[in-house]
Amino acid sequence: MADSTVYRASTTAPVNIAVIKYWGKRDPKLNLPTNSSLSVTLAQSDLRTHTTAACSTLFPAGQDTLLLNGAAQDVSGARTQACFRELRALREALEAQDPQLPKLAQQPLRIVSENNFPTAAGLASSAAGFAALVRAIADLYQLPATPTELSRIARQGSGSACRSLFGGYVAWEKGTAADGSDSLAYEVAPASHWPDMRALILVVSAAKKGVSSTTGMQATVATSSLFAARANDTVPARMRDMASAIKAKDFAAFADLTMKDSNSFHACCLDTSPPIFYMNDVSRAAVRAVEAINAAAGKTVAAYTFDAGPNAVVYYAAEHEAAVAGAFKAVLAGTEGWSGARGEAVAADEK
Ligand code: 2P0
Repeated sequence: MADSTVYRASTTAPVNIAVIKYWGKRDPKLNLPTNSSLSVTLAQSDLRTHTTAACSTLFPAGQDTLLLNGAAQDVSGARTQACFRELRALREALEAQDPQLPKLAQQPLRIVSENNFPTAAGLASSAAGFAALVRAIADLYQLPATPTELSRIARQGSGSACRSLFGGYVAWEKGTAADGSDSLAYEVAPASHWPDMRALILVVSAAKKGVSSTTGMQATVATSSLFAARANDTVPARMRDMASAIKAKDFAAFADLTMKDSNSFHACCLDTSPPIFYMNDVSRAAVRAVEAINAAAGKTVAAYTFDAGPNAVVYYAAEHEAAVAGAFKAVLAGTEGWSGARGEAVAADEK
């Protein structure tokens, strides 16, 4: 009898914010990076993509579909196709081992995704999107894959997506293999390891960034004279130091590395020909506000970081919430708003 079941699985994946930045690809097709990176997703973070994956022989043959926030998306791109192909191959291997399993690998896929954060606020995230897509299909196919194994697939959708398969403190090891088999994400510490950590987002601009990450990082690799030192020396040392700071819950060390690495990344952007400007005057005001907060406290209690756009993410310890939130009210003039600590908030970036 023909199988007319509609098989389904749902999952969520969080937005992640890098404190040691991914910038540069050694293989653009496989999204293999020139340096390792490390990100933070706070516990109870509420910026997520929710995705349901379904497959059925009832769906139109040969047509995989993806709906994001109610709008049909093109799934023919190489990145989405790579994810579908890899996941189907793993399911086919399972089906070959066990003939009793329903034949799902060849059925059309129907994917429905919703971001629970406003796309219009400039908080786009290919990271949460591809991580949720990969995990939902892996669950649908009942693959016995760990998050680290799935990170190899999510990376091919978007580099930073491999880090969104975990919460908490996550490293993406760049790996050395040409086929990307060792370019994987793993947990450095769970979010519960450092319950006092907080973050807020300063939404400086909701506008779409001028230079996409993929284009920008290729230009930096090709033209920046600062870039090689960052990739070969600066980041490897910082990855070790950051993991140590997180394990020791040493906020001052965490903050120092976070701010330095954001500045190093933006310095390489400025050193690109033609130069790439992601930070603007309001971003720089946020930097000065964090410097002032730390000077007033007499120690480092807050840290800024900026991705490929002008929005600031500020990390701080819960006990300093009043000082940090109060200081940022002064930066609000000229911005489109900010979102942040509702007890605990998570940051989102412009990917
Ligand atoms: C990061 N960014 O580590 C860095 C910091 C932006 C600045 O990962 O081409 O969207 O899909 O692999 O992952 C943005 O790059 O780029 C990014 P692709 P992605 O979070």
